Amino acid sequence: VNNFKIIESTLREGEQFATSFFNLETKIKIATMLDDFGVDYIELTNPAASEQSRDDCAAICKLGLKAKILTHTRCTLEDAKLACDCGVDGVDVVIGTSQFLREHSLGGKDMVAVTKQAIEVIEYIKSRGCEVRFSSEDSFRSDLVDLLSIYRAVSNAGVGRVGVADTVGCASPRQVYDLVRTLRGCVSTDIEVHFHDDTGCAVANSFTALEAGATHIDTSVLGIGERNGICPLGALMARMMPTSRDYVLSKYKLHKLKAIEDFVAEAVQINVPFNNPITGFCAFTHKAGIHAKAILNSPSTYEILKPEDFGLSRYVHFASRLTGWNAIKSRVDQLGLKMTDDQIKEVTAKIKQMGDIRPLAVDDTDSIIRSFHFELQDGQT
Ligand code: HCA
Ligand code: CU
Repeated sequence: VNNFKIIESTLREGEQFATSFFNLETKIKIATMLDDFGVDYIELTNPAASEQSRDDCAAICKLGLKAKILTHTRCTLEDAKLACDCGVDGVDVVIGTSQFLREHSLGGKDMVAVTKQAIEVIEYIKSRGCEVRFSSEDSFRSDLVDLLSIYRAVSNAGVGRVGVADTVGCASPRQVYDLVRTLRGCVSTDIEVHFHDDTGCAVANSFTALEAGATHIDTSVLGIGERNGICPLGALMARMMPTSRDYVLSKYKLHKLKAIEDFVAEAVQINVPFNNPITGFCAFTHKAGIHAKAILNSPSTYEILKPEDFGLSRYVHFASRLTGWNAIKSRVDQLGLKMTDDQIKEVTAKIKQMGDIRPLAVDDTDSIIRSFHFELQDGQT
């Protein structure tokens, strides 16, 4: 996969996260950071949601960012008009196509009525000179024939991009591959995908969609969004690096990722998860003796991602009973002490002994090393 675009939705989907509240200043900061990072599009909350949402949308459009500014609206003329009036580059419209949504959210509309409404709104947005994307909501619980026929109809109506949304997070990678592949054969527009993470498949589904021919991926910082959120920006970068390294490095400033995540985490009062790809506190920590030895020789033995690509560093853990003498040797060097290999093996045995009794802190381990070294010197004089 050597070409894909990011539609960053922290300021839309992310606002639907349980503890999100972004004032204009915070929105501007997030939008600016994402723009610096290099995302292609920034998606904002529907201006019809509230007066402040509308004012904020208009203000962000005026910032002159490199990224294109989108907003996300229901598929109605009123919403579309308000969106275009704010000065956005494009409008992402969405409408429910599954039986569930047509019955419970759209008052029993049939597919003919839904299609007619979609085309009317698309034509209006185009007449205002904006890009337009049409997405079905809850795509994976919609009838396949219904879906393909509405996508075909909107693509004939001149929509630039169609969207597939796994609104409830039910899709498996194989289902994603099949649907996107089929859609790729039906329309020649760009294809955007939006995956919720209820079953932990959002990143895998996004990647699989790209393999099947999708062109645009929706993300949010740390994955924040409705319920447990969507495909995280950082995890997507981690997933793309092994297969599309040159492309990713040419487009995105990866060393800015951690600062963006820290900023958003603080804004919504959460911690970055310990096991977060790339930025989790232990993402580049190597512990077992066998791992540490190999990493010290050549990091790629146990690292598919390079911490330096993200402006981060690896950490070789040495303060435990799982340690080995290579890790201790490296620590001895860091402490500026001189010991022979035999001496290092001896002090490693002492560390393991202590590590069998209790968890070791770095300081504990350093003092075992230092006092061993001190005794050696004492012995010499
Ligand atoms: C929702 C809407 C949406 C829209 C996705 C999209 C979803 O909050 O239900 O327009 O790409 O998940 O279906 O976020
Ligand atoms: Cu969503």
